[in-house]
Amino acid sequence: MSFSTRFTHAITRAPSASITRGLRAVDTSTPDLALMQAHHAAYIATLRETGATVVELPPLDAYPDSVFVEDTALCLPQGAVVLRPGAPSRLGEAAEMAPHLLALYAQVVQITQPDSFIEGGDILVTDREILVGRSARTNAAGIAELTRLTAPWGHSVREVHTPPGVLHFKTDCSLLDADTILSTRRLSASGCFTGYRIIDVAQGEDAAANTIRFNDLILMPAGFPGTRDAIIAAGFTVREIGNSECAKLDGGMSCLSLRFTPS
Ligand code: CIR
Repeated sequence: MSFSTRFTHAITRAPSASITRGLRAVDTSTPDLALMQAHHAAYIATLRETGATVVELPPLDAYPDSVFVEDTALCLPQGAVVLRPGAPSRLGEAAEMAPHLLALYAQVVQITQPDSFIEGGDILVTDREILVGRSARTNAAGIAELTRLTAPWGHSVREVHTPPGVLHFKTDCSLLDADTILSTRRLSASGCFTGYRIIDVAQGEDAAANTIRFNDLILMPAGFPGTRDAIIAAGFTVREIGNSECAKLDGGMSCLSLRFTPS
């Protein structure tokens, strides 16, 4: 059983009205809350379609980016790690998530060092290793602390680099099965996925790289037909989810959930 693709649970958080103040690298336009809520509902329904239990948390107005729950924690089969987001406006989101993990997991540990910063969007878990991209949000101290916390659970962490100007490592890649990674060319060209089968996103579709494999389905953002067809041609079952509003805030499929099987 592949622990990096099979899950019994997910946690999501409803977008708050404050989402209009969410962080973004480039201001294209204000996200439409109603449309984001509709996309979010479709996302949750698709997770449930696989038979998983989805815990839906209420909106947190004090944290405009809190719909992007992935950045608050790393969920592994042996336990959960509460992270320390590198965006100052998001640091408090981790403490908001901790009690929900404690309710489901026997073991919950935390990144605690004041100089450690690490966000879930920079962490790609495969069955063989945990890849962590250093980025503007994730630093060496955060990666070192994660390495120390997860070693007793039998995990090895490998540091990789996020392409310049890209928010998170996983903005540019995702796991399709235990051995297959979907990636932008700018990331796969770095050689960090040597030993894996790589499917490159279609030309001009870098924004399609952030998908999730959740049980039997690949959830991917709608509007990227070249990449969708490549994933289908490789034998996967795809569900396209509207992502136009989250994309305005540099968010995608992985950001919207924590996915796990609690121990
Ligand atoms: C941020 O800048 O933190 C949010 N606007 C987007 C976070 C996306 N999260 C993710 O890729 N895991």
